[in-house]
Order: sequence, then structure tokens, then C-alpha cells
Amino acid sequence: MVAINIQWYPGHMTKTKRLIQENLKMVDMSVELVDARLPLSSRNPDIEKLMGQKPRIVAINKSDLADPSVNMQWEKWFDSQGQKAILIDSVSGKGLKQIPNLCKEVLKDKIERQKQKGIISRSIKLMIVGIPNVGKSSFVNKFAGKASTKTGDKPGVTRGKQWIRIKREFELLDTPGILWPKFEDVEVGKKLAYTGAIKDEIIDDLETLTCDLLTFLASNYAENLKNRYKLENVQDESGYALLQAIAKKRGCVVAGGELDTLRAANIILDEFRGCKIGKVSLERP
Ligand SMILES: Nc1nc2c(ncn2[C@@H]2O[C@H](COP(=O)(O)OP(=O)(O)OP(=O)(O)O)[C@@H](O)[C@H]2O)c(=O)[nH]1
Ligand SMILES: [Mg+2]
Repeated sequence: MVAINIQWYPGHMTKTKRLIQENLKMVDMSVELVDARLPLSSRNPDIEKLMGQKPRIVAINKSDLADPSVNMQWEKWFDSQGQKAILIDSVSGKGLKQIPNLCKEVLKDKIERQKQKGIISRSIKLMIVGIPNVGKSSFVNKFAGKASTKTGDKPGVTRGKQWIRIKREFELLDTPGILWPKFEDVEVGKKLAYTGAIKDEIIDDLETLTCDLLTFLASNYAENLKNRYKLENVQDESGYALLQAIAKKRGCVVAGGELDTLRAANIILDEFRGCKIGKVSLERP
């Protein structure tokens, strides 16, 4: 079984929680980013508590990496929960054009009240929240139309808070990602690890993790797996047999001819994260 070191709760995450609490009063609403491949597992239950009654929209990011038909189901699901949600891709910018109107819709009453008080041109302050590596800074940059904040393909890039002003109409507060201290549900932890939201360094067994991913792919995305690694049959194979087969195909061998399954595991995780195995959704509503 894959174990994730739950002792891991860096000090900067506690700091981030405090940062969110302290700045909440200053913002009008929040945009919570979730990962389209795992919209529920990538939601931090702490954020729910931290945000309280603050108006919020959910931006289902990285939709370009997830299964398009499942994406649609998620958008509908959030809607059915009374939560405004929108599918976006912060790299191409798809869906981002709708964000301003969505925010104004959510804040309709507040804007109306301000108008009556004679306040008209005040900018809308948005706090961008979400787990590490979900694409918060990329979202901010794309929304701003310029690179205003640092991004990176590993968790923990943004450290402090950062305000970015956008054409007087919006002000965005980028925040560092926060994860929750305990992964009570091993499945949640594993899915986060597949996508790279949890650093590989704190996962005790990358090979077992990869075997579990392969088992999932074999039963849900068999064709993708077969095509990528030129495999004949995947459905009846164990995760470990698949890992070995892929190690062989990719020439992952060490001196003496033994298979280097750890190297193969790293390749597979990289390719999964890079969408080379195809658009995959790890959970459905
Ligand atoms: N394919 C794809 N990649 C994305 C998308 N949004 C962000 N990324 C990539 O995801 C990685 C993380 O992006 P960041 O914007 O740094 O994520 P973050 O949430 O700010 O991360 P932290 O600051 O570490 O919490 C980068 O490699 C981005 O290019 C998206 O919609 N689609
Ligand atoms: Mg960031």
C-alpha cells in the first residue's frame, strides 16, 4: 500500500491559512481553483471552513487535461449543488473571458448596494485559493494578460501573498497553495500524488503508486494505455505486470539485465502529468 507521509505539513501552509484569514475581510469574493481531473479530491476542506460566507465561484482548471465528457458532468454537478462553477484552462485561457461576468453576477446585490451609496468605480477584489500546483498563479497571469506572478510545474512555487491589479476593474490576490494536514482518505492522497499536487519526495513508494495508477488506467482508459505503450492486453494484467511490461518497452534495465521499474515509474508519472497518456479524469460525479 502506498503511504504518504502525513507528518508533512510545512510551516508555510499554517502561514497561508493565517494569510487567508487576515485578508478575507478585504476581498469581495474568492475564486477557488480545483483540478478538473479530480475536482473533489483537489478541494481542500479547510478552504471551505476558512471562507465561511464569502461569495465564491469554483474554477475547474486544467480542463484541457481531463476527459471532456466527464468535465461537462462536473460542471453540471457543481451547479446542482448550488455552487457556480466554470471549466477553464489557464494555459490557453479558455473559459477565462466568462469570469468577470460570473463574478459580477455573484456580487450583484453588493454592487447594487454600493451604487445606491454612490460608490461606482470601486474595483472587485478577488482572492485566488486552491491546493498547491492547481494553477492559481497561471490563472492570475492569464487573467491579467501578463506574467505578473511566478508559476512552475511543482507544488509550492508561490510563497507570500501578491496583489495584482487588472485594468482598474479587478484586483487579484494570489495565495500559496494549501493542503490539509491529514489525508484521511488514502484514495484522495493517491490521486493528488498522481497529478503532482503532492511532492514525490514525501511518497514512500513511487512504484506502488504507479502500479495503482496503471490499474486504474487499465480498467478506465485501456485504449489510451495500450496506444501509449504499445501493449497488447491490459485489462487482465496486474499493475505490477504492466509496470514491468512498460519498463521492458522503454528499455529501463540496469546492469545484469534486471528491469529498472523505478525509472519506468518515474517515466509513467511524468507522461501521465504531461497528458501523454491522454485526457484522463480520475473521478466522476
Ligand atoms: N495543462 C494545463 N496546465 C496548467 C493549467 N494551469 C496551470 N497549469 C500548469 O500547472 C503548473 C502549476 O501552475 P502554477 O500556476 O504555478 O500553480 P499554483 O497553484 O500557483 O502553485 P503554487 O504556487 O505552488 O501553489 C504549471 O506548470 C502550469 O503551467 C491548465 O489549465 N492546464
Ligand atoms: Mg502559485
